[in-house]
Amino acid sequence: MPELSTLLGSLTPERFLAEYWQKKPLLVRGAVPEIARLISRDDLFHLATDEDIESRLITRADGWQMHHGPFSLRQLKRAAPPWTVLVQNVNLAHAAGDALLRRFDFIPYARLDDLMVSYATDAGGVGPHFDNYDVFLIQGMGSRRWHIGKQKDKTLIDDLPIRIIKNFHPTQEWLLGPGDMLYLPPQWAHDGVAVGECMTFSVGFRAPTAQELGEQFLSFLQERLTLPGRYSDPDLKKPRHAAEIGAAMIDQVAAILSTIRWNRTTVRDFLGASLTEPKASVFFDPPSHPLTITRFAAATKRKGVVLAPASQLLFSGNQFYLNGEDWKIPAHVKPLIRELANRRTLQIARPSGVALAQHALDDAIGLLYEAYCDGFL
Ligand code: AKG
Repeated sequence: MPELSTLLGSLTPERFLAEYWQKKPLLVRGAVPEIARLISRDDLFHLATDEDIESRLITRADGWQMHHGPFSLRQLKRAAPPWTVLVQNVNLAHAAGDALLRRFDFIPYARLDDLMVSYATDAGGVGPHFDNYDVFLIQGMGSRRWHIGKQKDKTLIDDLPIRIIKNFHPTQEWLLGPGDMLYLPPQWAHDGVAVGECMTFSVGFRAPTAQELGEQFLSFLQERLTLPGRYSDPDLKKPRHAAEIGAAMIDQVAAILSTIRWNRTTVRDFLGASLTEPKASVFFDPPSHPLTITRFAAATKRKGVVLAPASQLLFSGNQFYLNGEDWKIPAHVKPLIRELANRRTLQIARPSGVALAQHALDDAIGLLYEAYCDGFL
């Protein structure tokens, strides 16, 4: 396995995808040199005190134990070492976390899940485990020793609050320092142990099971279902057996159900709505004293706009989805909103590569103003 430098080292995204993504691990030395400055230990502890942010504390002085946050700073500092605190969805609460996640834009945003950040005391960790999704493990401050292996035996230790592999047989080992990054495909067993206190940033991806997709799709369909008519049987004959579900009833219900239809557009809209649906813990903060549209327009022309870290904006062809809803965009404004979706920021006075008429600018500002008033920018 090669050792390289800067996000993917000397690899182009194309080569990374062809040779490593979902295939084999990659270690990149110095991938994110500035990472130790992104989020401090105190910032992380502060996030762990927030009741709207998912956090876990894992200790093992007395056997593996897990507690769910929020935690007071006192609770964290009094935990029996070695301990580790893990904060999920840091990208939704922290602009620098969102910016780090977006550096992985060689993978579609639709696949990105979240940025988890952990802090561990010396010898802390979550034990040998495997994930069902790809993960980039970026070392923040301090050092962590990683052992990894692609073992077939996935047996877990029974009755633990966390998923720990019973018979871990690592085949490779590295010590990661600040900025180093280890990529692991799904199902690679791994165990990272802090060497001194350390922080680790995990960029994780969505990999829903077929069952989850099916259930979510049916629930999406159900919310939009409108079937006309009602069950009726004007020609009903006296049944031979009163308890029998008659063939005519089965045929009639089968005919009604066969009118439930979906097509590729339904699937596209399902993906747009579900992939941009805000996570349960997300609340948008509409501005308490919103600017007037005139002032908003002036500020936007001067400084541009940035999506709030928790805002999810995706598109498919000409259809846009913002935070779980269809976002209707007139054709002449689409290039601008597409740029906002891709870059998550838009310099409206000089959008890159987009020729802009005055009426497109005015219409874009009208749309962005609505998003601003909802707290989405
Ligand atoms: C993972 O994200 O799969 C990890 O193993 C990270 C563990 C940690 O940050 O302690």
